Amino acid sequence: MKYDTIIVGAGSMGMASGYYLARQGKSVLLVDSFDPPHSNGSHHGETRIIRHAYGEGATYVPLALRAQKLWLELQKETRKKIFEQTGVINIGEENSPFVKEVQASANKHNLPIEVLTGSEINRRWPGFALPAHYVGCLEKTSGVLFSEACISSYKELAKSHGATLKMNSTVSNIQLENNGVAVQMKGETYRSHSLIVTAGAWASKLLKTLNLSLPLQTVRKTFSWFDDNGETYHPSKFPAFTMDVKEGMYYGFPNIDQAGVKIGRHDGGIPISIEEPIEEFGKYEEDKADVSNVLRQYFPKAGNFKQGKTCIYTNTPDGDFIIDQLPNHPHVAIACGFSGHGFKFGSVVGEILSQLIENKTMPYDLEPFSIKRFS
Ligand code: PYC
Repeated sequence: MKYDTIIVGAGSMGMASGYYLARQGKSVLLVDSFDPPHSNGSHHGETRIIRHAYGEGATYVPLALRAQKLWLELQKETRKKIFEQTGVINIGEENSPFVKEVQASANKHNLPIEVLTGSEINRRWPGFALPAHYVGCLEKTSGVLFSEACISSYKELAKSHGATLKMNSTVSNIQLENNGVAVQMKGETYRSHSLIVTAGAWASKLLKTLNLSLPLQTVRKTFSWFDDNGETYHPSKFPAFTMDVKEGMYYGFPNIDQAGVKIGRHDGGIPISIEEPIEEFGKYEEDKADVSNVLRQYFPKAGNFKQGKTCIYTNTPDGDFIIDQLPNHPHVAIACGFSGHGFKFGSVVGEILSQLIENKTMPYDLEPFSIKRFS
């Protein structure tokens, strides 16, 4: 049988595109080396932030708004907990370019944000202890996504619409053919009219089989949970946050489902090869130290370290995503290089990929995400 589409990599973006295609009646084969959701890549750890006003640039705002709508639809359809509206506050020193861009993107797209000083933030949420001159942009309509539930929901729906899933199956080669592709795994060849590659940290390796070399760097990252002594950080009373401060770029979550206050460092990390096992949390002193210092300084009511985990970012040189069709092969669509801020867009990227392989006109500006910017 020749499928309409084979999707290599069935994490958030791949599983979403599988669902949107299967829902249209397309025959879809989803392939993954693991069985998503899993903890070997970039989507585990229970929670991800979704924010609409966007410090990485106003281009992302229409995508974030569409992603939010699609996540809410997914929640309605599966009745699983996909999203919690905790609000998100983007905090920074008074001249933080990130916070300025949050404001500019909100102004450009008429998003409701509230601008607060450090003192105002500390008064409103006693879990913070920020210098008085810091600023924060509060967005009440955004919040937290439950990452594993997002993927398992798309998986369930894709299957219920007839998608075929081959999990724990590693692709060894991809060949472009006239009017289609041939994908090899476990000694067998599968054919389709179109191909989507959403392989996360494994994208670089797979795309080389298509003669495409992209400047992607995989990086080991960590995040940690800390005790909430009392109810200070309960999600009904405390927002998710990003912080652009002298110590670095951080992000975090309220104490959701009693897991504790979760904090991670966004910048930096240790470059890794995906061919080697990722070193466990705690192997490096900075695994704990990076967030503990920030916690002591800015989150005075948070308690002891509970646990830490590792994950992988796949970074592009400019921090912007790659979402494009393969040059001269429009039936092959690629999404990768999400640089640690992609999960929230999983729903809309899935939808975009399902349309790109059919050459549909996009209602978004995808130019900043093109492959050709690296040539
Ligand atoms: O983009 O908000 C974000 C984020 C949170 C954790 C990693 N990235």
